[in-house]
Amino acid sequence: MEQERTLVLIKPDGVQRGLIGEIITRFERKGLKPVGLKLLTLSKDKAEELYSPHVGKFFYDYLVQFMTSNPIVALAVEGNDAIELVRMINGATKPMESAPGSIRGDFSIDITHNVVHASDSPENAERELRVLFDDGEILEYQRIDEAVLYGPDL
Ligand code: FUP
Repeated sequence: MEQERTLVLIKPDGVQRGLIGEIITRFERKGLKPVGLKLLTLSKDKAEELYSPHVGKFFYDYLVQFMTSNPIVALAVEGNDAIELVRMINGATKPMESAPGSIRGDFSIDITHNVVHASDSPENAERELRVLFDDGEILEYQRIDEAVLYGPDL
């Protein structure tokens, strides 16, 4: 287990559908710690930076257009194995594969309008966090339940 930091985005559909609180609650109650949080409209430049690994794919232009169409929420979360954990909480990309109980499984029926994004590797987490957050916008603090969530160091 390793303490990791990762980027979650609540996509325009999630914001417009009033799901901000519902989604952040799911990460908080799992024990993940929000360390950065903002509501913003993504610029085309930043959307292209975010999705640079997908340049040239058939859905790229549509995805960039969608992600810049309305406000999103950017959330940096921290916790043990946060990168994989957040992707599990989000659920699979395809609507037929996202398990009930996951965010996408519970709330989405379309592969593009799928409510949330999360980084898929340590390298991408670092890159994507830099796209969304400036220096000083990610904060350090302790949750008061950390000792109970993780148990004592033995
Ligand atoms: P994920 O990591 O689950 O967000 O999924 P991918 O990295 O495979 O895809 C990135 C984003 O591209 C997805 F959130 C949705 C979008 N996408 C489409 O719009 N159409 C596709 O056929 C595949 C992906």
